[in-house]
Amino acid sequence: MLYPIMSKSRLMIDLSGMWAFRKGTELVDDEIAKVPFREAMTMPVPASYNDLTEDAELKDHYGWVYYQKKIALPETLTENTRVMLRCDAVTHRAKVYIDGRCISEHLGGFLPFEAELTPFLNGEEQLLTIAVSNVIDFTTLPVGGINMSGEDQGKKPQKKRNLPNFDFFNYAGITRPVRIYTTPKTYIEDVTVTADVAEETAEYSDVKLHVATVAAGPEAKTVPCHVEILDAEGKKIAEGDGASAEVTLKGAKLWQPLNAYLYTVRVTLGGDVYELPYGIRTVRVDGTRFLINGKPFYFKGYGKHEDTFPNGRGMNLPMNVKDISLMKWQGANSFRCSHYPYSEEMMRLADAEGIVVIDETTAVGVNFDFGGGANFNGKRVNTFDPEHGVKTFDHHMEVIRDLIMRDKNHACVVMWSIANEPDSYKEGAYEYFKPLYEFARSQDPQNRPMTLTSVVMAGGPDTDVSAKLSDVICLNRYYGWYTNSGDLETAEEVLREELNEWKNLGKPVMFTEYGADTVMGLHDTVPTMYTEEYQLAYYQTYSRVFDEFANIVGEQVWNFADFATCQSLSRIQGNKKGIFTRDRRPKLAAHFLRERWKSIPEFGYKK
Ligand code: GCB
Repeated sequence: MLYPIMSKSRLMIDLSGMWAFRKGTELVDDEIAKVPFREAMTMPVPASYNDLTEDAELKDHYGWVYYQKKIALPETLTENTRVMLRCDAVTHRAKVYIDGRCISEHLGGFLPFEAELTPFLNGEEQLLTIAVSNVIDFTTLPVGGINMSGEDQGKKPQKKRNLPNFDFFNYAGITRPVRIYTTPKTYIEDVTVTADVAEETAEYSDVKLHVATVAAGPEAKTVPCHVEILDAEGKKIAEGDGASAEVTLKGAKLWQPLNAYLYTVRVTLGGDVYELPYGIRTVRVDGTRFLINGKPFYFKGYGKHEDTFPNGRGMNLPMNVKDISLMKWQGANSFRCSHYPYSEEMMRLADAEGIVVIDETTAVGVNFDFGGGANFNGKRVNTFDPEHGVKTFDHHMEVIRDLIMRDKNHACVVMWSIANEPDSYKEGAYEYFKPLYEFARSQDPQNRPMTLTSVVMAGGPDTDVSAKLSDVICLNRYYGWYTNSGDLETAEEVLREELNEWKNLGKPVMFTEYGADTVMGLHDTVPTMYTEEYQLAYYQTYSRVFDEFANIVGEQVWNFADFATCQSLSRIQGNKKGIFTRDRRPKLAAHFLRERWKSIPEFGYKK
């Protein structure tokens, strides 16, 4: 799905701002959307609603809430205008109403959806209502459990609430912009750009760009399509014709990690014009090496979250800029969109800043081995049990399709992550994941590598299905924290032992998580758990071991910053594994990583 832009043919109206807001119940009530709210609260869009009031009930609400806004479109729009409503992210389920009539429904809280408004517009002021549900269960991604009642266990019945089977607060609401945009009736529905690079290791290379345009609307079959390529200064350097246009660029500048260069692909289809920023680079796996532009790349950086106070998961443009700035200050070159697709604004920023991204689906919690939410009143059940297991497969397919559709043209995206820490070692895992990998590979026009991030319980190459399915082995490991707690000496040995097992697989291995909770300001002369000294010693230990293995192609620390979680004994007002605090002040280890990463080149670190 194309990112909404303004152009000669497209008008865009951003509905960000204050909306009327009402709390609902577990069941959706379509009647609410029929009349303007009375005695409503005011809620900003985009933002998660949970931390914006002092109401504990709202913070931990279970079920639907309703947002409402009056809209009116200028009379100057012509008969030839198609009017669209686009929601970038509504977490997790949405119903959209115009004057009380439901015009669209969507499941999945981190990917965009749109609905055509044209047939419902009457030239008057109209009522737009968006109902939002935060309920997660065995059919949704991310996965949650429902604490239906404690009766089976002889306890008092409990209020229904979400039990996230994952370690981040279940923020909800309209978390990214809602926009109205227009196109002509015959319009550009999609653009896919791929590049044949003649000399991938060079700074400049001859490049053949293929620009595939999907036209839609009454004249889609007959309308002419013209493609122009503009350089970073906006100068036209090449052009071509047709819905499948080939354009040759002489000496094109390649997009490089931390050294971005973006062209603009301008498509004109009849009366519609769309512009797409596009970076040219290659990516592939070769033996145990991860190649960007034909050169062995080393990932330095983070697993992140979209998590700030008090926005929750609400888009926070200033913080996105700050985060990239902090990463660059440290010499980091990459991050993973753990554990859901990030805002399109963040992806565009990463493109522009030369930050390399591992793009992840919302599949977190596909694992009943975690205590958390996925419980059956204490009974353990296999995650992929046909009767009682997760029912996420079909939705998982949809998320993969929509994620790749949204992000396929981004230069920053070098790998897709199909899931975070699934039950990749149990009966049924291979059968669940193989078709998802195959489907993902069929969807990506750039044939990027695929992975999933593996939990320690998955074991080594013999048990973890990632060994068979993934192009890169991504490990999440917490030796010295959850296991060998406080004992970094043993942790170091265990880590080394495990890496010796992966060494023989012949695939690149990288760390997508390793970390230790650290409360800013806690200090000790001897590294002790939760102190800044322990976090520092932890990263020194892991770094030492990583440097011994030629097949390790990267290190992404868990986490960039402290973040909110639901309450539990092991969480002190959230997860404290950040290298930065939630308000982005550096802990001691930040300086160590800075020194280390500044001395590691982007390319050729491992020979
Ligand atoms: C993990 C999860 C991540 C958690 C982290 C932790 O393995 O992938 O979501 O936050 O561990 O800190 O426990």
